[in-house]
Amino acid sequence: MIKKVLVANRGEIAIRVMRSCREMDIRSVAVFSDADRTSMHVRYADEAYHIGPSPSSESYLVIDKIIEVAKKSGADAIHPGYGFLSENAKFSERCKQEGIIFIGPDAHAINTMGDKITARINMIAAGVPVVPGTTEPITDEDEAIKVIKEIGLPVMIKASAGGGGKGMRLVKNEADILSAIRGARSEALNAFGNDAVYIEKYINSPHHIEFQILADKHGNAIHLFERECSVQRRHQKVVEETPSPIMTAKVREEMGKHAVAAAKAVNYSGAGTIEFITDDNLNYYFLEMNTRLQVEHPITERVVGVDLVKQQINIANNLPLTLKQEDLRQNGHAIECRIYAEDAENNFMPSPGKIKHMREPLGLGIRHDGYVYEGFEIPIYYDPMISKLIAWAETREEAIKRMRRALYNYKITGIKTSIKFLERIMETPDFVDGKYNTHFVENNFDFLMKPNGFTDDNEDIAIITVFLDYTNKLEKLQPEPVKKNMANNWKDFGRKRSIIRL
Ligand code: MV4
Repeated sequence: MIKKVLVANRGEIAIRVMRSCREMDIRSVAVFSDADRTSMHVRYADEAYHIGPSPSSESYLVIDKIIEVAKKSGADAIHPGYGFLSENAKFSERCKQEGIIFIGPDAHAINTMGDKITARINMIAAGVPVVPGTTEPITDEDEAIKVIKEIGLPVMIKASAGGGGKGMRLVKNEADILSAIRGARSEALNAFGNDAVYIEKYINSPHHIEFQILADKHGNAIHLFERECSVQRRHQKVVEETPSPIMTAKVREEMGKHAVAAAKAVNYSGAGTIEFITDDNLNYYFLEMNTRLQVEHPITERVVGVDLVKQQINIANNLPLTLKQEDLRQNGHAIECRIYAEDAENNFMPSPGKIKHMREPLGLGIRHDGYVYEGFEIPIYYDPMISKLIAWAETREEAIKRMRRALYNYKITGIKTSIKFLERIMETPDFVDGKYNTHFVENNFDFLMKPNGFTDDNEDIAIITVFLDYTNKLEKLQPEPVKKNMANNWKDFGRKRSIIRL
């Protein structure tokens, strides 16, 4: 049984993993770069080891250093978190060779799903619907033009080694086919060292709906229902929720079965995610599999009532799954907002720097997974996501209201954050009505960019404190007139408040 886990990651996910370790009486080992000397994951761990300079290519991504720390610390297992080495088949294999348990799938599953063409071939064999298109890399351009005409424009040219939107080209006109193929090819070669590209029919205005799965090493696999991840900006997810507002019981059951079949097809073990795209009519197609724990896993944890990290560790310990598909239910509704250190008003530029003051939201139905604290300087070297705010309630409407309350209670000064942008999403009619697809941010951009006039997350904390002290006297104050740009269905979500300035 695993007694000590090295967490090969940083930030909120490193702490998230260590929390479950502590609950399971497992000791945790942190690794950290120069820039992370004062990072919270270092303080949270039972032991911490410095692994080099700030750039991740010289620290968090160096397999030899991670293995060296695992041996030095006597860790019997490594949890990779997400990003960094989490989907690196060589790392999974190396751990195995060194006799260290990799808390994740084996190299075969990572490789098969990492290559989109082999993934498509395996999914077709397993009876999982894939987007109509090809299952061989394009070799002959004339042949490709012929095939594209058969499939029908528009199509997408995608890098086989790609994923998350890299090495992808949309082709609308026949005249653009060759330049798209060549463009995708050179981008893929540059980014992945592999220029294989293939063809998929373009799905208009898709939804991104993914299924969480768990599979043990004894052939058991289950799904933990879906997450709706269509609110994204440039292939970065911004808000996720479960259940999906467009899902039906019948399609959910079918997609869940296909998600389990997908995992079984590659002999998967651990926690994983099957990504589907769906059209407005809920026709769905396998897109890719993420062979790791995902950022947005907490909404599933809350609604299904399962600690996914604990499940990962049990599976890594060779234990059979004790959860039974027929016992799992979706209870209520959960929404996650990703809080980024970025300036939404300045083209979402990263906004690293020192946190001057902060106050985290608390209270019924709120979970906050973060790692920054007052006085902490956010490094420039890593992802600008600083925390995740998860709101749960019985119904979607209440969960939105609760999220709005929590965002309003969330104060950070010293850096720019996406809090106001997220508040605006929570009051956008398309979101409130649950009628949105992957074009949500671009379709609602003007609305999202207009501040609602109620919130200023950069007020000095002293003003905020006075404001909170005065809240019980608020009714004596004139509420701000409702602005013209407010959504009509705002009444249901409206709050009467004024910003008091000294
Ligand atoms: C697509 C598509 C439409 N048709 N494939 C983007 C990221 C990568 N995982 C796959 N992506 C897409 N593939 C076909 N055949 C539209 C997208 C897409 C998208 C998918 C999921 C979430 C957000 C997206 C935003 C733009 C495009």
